[in-house]
Amino acid sequence: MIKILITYLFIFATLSVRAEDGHKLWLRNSNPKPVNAVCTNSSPMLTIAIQELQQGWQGEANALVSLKIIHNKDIFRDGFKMTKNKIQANTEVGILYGVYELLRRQQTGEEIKEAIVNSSYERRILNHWDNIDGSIERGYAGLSIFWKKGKDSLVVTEKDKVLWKEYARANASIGINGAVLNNVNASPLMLSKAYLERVKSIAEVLRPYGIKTYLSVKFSSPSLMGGLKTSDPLSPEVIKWWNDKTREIYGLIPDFGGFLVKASSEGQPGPQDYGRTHADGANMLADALQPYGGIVMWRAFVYSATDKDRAKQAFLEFKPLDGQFRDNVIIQVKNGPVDFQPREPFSPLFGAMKKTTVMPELQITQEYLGQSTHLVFLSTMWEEFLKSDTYQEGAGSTIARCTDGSIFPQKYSAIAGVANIGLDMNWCGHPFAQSNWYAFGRLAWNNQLTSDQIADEWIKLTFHQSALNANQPRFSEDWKMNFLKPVSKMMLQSREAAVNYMMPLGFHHLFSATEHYGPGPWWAPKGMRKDWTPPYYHKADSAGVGFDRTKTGSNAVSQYHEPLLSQLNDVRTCPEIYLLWFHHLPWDYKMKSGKTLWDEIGAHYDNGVKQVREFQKVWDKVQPYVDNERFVQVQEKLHQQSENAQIWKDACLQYFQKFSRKPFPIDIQGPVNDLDELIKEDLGKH
Ligand code: GCV
Repeated sequence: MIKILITYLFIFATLSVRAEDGHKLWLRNSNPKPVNAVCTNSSPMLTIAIQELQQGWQGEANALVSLKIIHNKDIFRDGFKMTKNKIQANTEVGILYGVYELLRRQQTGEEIKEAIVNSSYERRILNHWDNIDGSIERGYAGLSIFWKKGKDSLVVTEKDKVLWKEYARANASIGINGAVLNNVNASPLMLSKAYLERVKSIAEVLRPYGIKTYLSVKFSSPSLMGGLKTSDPLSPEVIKWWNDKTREIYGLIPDFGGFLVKASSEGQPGPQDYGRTHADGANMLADALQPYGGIVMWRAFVYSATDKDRAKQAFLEFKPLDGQFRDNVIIQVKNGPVDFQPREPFSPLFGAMKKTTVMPELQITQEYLGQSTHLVFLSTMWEEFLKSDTYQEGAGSTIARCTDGSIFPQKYSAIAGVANIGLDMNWCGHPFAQSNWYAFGRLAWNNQLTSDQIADEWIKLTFHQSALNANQPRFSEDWKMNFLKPVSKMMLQSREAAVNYMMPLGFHHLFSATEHYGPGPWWAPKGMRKDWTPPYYHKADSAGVGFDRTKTGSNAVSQYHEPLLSQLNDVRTCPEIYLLWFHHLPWDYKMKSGKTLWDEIGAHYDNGVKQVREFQKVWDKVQPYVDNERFVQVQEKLHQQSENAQIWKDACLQYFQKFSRKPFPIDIQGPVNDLDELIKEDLGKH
């Protein structure tokens, strides 16, 4: 009888691993306990804070929890003070963040001790590259949650509002407090009355969750929309146009955050079209926004052919302008000097602009990292970046410290991530891509967090299955050992695996075509800008491979501060992860492992493929712990990733072999795909 009961319970437990469409993200709030939450003040935001406590409380049943607005000078901005049953903050949003932190700690089993928790960055912003027709540039999770096509495209429905609210809640739960609603390649129509009305509706839903709304603007809007003859930033009529437009925006959205601008970049108009500088353009907009407390985020993603090395161009254009920007201008700089590659050294602008606020731009959407097919946890990449030492103000001048206000006096501090969110039921396409949205928020809140902590939190919140009864521990030893541990390990290795099978040892931009998905080290159509083609970056020839950016090459190294400059310049001290980024080396160059460069390249590609196969095994083994829907989805995607990794390896090694003229390294598996076939099929255009 007992045996039957145990069997029955086991079956029940297995069935209780329910199907999950992933829509709830990391906010699963199962089986809350009753709680008595009281607050000194009342407002829509504080009502949300109380509701969240009621929906997610895992502490002592019927506990009394007090939420209180106070004045404490050790709490900055939207920080808070927390104990097991008390949250105090100087602001309402601080209370909300305190509630989310308390609940997260309860739900993950993390210790809750009295602490003041302050954020690293004041502005923690998602940049949506959403077009007003509903498509998304580099979006891999369906259409836009904000914009749509068709005659009813501007009608705000209840369904829209529900989705925006879910979106706002997810962001607030990880501390994100800003959203740029449209693509940096902005349509001028964005600033038209009809679209601004929709922005107002979105802002109203986001506001109670502490999220400010921002817009990307097209620099030539005064001519394109306003019918002016020019968009010259020094022209009085242009200045007036922007002042009027800004006033109109604040009339609709009083807490509007400001503008994001891609100017004089990739064909977008900018101040240089009128013989003006980036500072002239940015300052003109900054002046329009200043009376309302708005900011301008001006992107440094520029690479007009002012130098033979694209990696140098942003620094060459922006560094001389240091000190010329208004204090409400923030220069938004991509983490690397080229473009969100699987691995880049940091952009030398970080730490070098000492009199200008600089904010990192990270890419959450995996444009160059397998899009929504590959499992790649980006937290380790961002951690590597934030911890990189610029040496600009002595050792320890990490990017984190150079950008969060610890080193340079600056009015604002900010960080942005290009969102990976779309209308897909699970928001991000790949169930594990949600972890990148989560990781961005957590690192923006606390830029000292480690990726293993973030992975641990995310897995617990996302895959936790309700205990069968209240007396069972929230996470069993079995679950921790056989699910949490292997899955976390897989996530932590996943970015390095992608680097290995795509572009190890400092290789970059080896993509086929402009889709940026599959391999194409050969890809160089006639007439194409050279710096959009892989051969420009790898420079393979019979003598060797790699981009010489040393003092005797393009001299990009000189943009870094000593002692880093000399370290990168010298092939003996340059970290091998950046070797071919900075050096052109012979195929039989001796690596630290004792292998030749050619053999080492082969070993990395081979290892990348093996790592993904290992991930497949890990995932297969955790099946009993995951609902079927997400299990199958991830299993299928890993299968594709594994095939893709093999293709990357076969394509790159066979292509480079034409130059190295060396045999396939003997200790790695030989190619299984034919190079000519791969070129013909072109995975890039998947
Ligand atoms: C929004 C890369 C991407 C473009 C993107 C651009 C940018 O070039 O491929 O799609 O455009 O970066 O960041 O502005």
